[in-house]
Amino acid sequence: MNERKRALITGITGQDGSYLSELLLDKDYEVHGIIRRSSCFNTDRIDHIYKDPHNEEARLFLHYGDLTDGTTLRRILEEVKPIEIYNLGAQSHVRVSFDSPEYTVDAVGMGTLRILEAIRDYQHRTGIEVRFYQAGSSEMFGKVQEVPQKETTPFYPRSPYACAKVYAHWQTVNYRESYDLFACNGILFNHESPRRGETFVTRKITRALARIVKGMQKEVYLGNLDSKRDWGYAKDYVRAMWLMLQQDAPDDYVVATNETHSIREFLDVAFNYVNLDWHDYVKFDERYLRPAEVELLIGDPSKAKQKMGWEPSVTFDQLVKLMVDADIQALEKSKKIAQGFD
Ligand code: NAP
Ligand code: G4F
Repeated sequence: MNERKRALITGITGQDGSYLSELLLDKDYEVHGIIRRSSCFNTDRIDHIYKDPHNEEARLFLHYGDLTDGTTLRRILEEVKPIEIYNLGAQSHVRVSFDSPEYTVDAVGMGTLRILEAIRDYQHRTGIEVRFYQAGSSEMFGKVQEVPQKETTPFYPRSPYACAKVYAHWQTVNYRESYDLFACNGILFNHESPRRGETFVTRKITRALARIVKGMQKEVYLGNLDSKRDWGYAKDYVRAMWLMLQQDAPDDYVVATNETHSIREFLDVAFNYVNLDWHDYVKFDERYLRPAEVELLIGDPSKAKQKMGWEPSVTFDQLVKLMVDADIQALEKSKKIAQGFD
């Protein structure tokens, strides 16, 4: 009988971790995730796929750990014995990385190095190959040196977060070349969903809009509306992560839609969808500006398409509308529960 494939995910409680877990469970993997201890539950995004480990059908298992704690990472690797590791854990908020640069760099940069070192030793000792995915970011292109950005475009990071991701990127390349690890960098452009963290601009907008529609909020404060992003759908992007680890050889890939839109355009589509004019509701707060901004991101995903057959399936308009719909539905559901109708 074939043994079930085992994957280990850091950042399993995040947006991408939850979608990737669903995808791997659908493919009959046993999925292990690292979670941080928190004073209240932080597993909302994966509760629907979690089964008590005493249940024979359980295939999703959680382990306490932290990317800043190398000893625990090593112990979990030894216990789980995964054949694939997806390193999605990060302090992933660019604005916050200016406030907490040391912690961000420790978790994002050193955290990646800690895992690579653990894999290097484990693989050397056991002879078992562990394939590694590093969650790289289009933020690494920062002050862009080429339009659109592709795998060969030089990096010019503009935040502590982006600098740490560049470090993690080159360490991943370095471990691949030095120790023959099957290690891949995904260079993923912005990807969103109803599970996107509430303080990223897309979700902040759709969540506020839902509350405005329901009469629960009158305005929303934002920062720079002129920057442009290449926004895709998170579910499409986790498919690309998995595909990278199924190739014959490790490599680095840009994952993007090759379309770019400003925050203003996002507001246009979202508010027009519910017949409102965003100018009546959006206010400016300089608190949301960054010391250095990334003005324009647009990715060229042709390598991912040619080599892995990867393509995005959701358009910009569809993405905005599905996020607005989801936030309105979530409010309606919580209202019903509060009224005891559900
Ligand atoms: P996210 O929703 O912010 O999730 C981040 C995850 O990392 C959460 O599970 C979080 O745990 C965990 N985490 C944070 N600090 C940690 C630490 N010190 N040790 C262990 N885990 C830690 O991010 P995402 O949008 O899913 O993104 C996944 C990865 O892709 C991140 O590395 C991000 O930087 C990168 N990325 C994202 C995008 C995008 O547009 N979404 C684009 C390019 C790259 P808690 O739940 O406990 O906070
Ligand atoms: O939604 P954002 O915070 O995402 P950002 O900075 O592009 O980073 C995200 O995508 C990266 C991939 O390129 C990931 F690596 C990273 O982990 C994260 O997932 O901001 C998008 C834009 C920025 O230009 C920001 O200045 O929106 C602008 N913005 C305007 N008002 C705002 C706001 N951003 C936030 N978060 N909040 C605002 O009120």
